[in-house]
Amino acid sequence: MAKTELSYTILQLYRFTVVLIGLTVPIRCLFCATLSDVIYSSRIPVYQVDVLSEMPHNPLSFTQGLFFHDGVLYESIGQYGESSLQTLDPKTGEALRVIPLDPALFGEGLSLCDDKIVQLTWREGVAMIYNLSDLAIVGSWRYETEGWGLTTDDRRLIMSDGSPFLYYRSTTDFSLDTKLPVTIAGQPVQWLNELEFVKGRVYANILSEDYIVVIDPTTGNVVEAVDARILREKIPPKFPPDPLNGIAYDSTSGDFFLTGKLWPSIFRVRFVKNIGER
Ligand SMILES: [Ca+2]
Repeated sequence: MAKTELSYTILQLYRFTVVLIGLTVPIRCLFCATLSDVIYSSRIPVYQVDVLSEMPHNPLSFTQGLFFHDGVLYESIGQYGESSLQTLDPKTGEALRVIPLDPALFGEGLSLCDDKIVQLTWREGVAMIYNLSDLAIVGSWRYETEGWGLTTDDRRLIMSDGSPFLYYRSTTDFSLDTKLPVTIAGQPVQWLNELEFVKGRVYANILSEDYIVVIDPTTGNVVEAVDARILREKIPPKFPPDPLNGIAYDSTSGDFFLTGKLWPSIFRVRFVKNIGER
């Protein structure tokens, strides 16, 4: 092989290696970087969960939505044939009222909406509307996507469907206003689940993750996160583990309630920089 041919071959090999590295690094990161890795490498504030108290939660309740209003917890339960809207005593976890859903509906996200309660369904494309006062069903809305999480900023309903988007919808007819991409360190955040709007931020569970992301509702950027792995240590181990899913906020005390699908406990918590700090 002539010297010039050898140089050309080496150059081609070098170029091939550079291209290969360029391709494999993002592929490796795509498949290997966990949400935990991304959160802890993105330099956003990460809060810990300080458990204030623990109360019983029906371990048969497949929690899909949770909010707190006027001293009562409101919970949406999923699964076909088992779905319901329930009110719970926040001190004992006892169910006060149970409103079963049609067995053909799979309950999902739940939010207060003025003097009404709105409950999503998973794949049925229907949102049930209840009177807050007596929990009577007074109507329904239709939508096109799956229904996962639901909350409100008091101007619009904010919905997730398992994709890396938040959907801002009208509180009068549920029409779509804005579809906002959610990102962390420039990467889309997949599997957005149960939601809670608190003090200008959207707190979001992520399916099968023990982390909560805190989203700027204008930019869609994840600006903080909550590492809730400590709760996993407090519930009996199961395989596969049931996901953390359910965030409610008590604006009077400033406490959050957290639970999960089929979890035996609801935790009253605060988010702190370091455990022991109050
Ligand atoms: Ca919630």
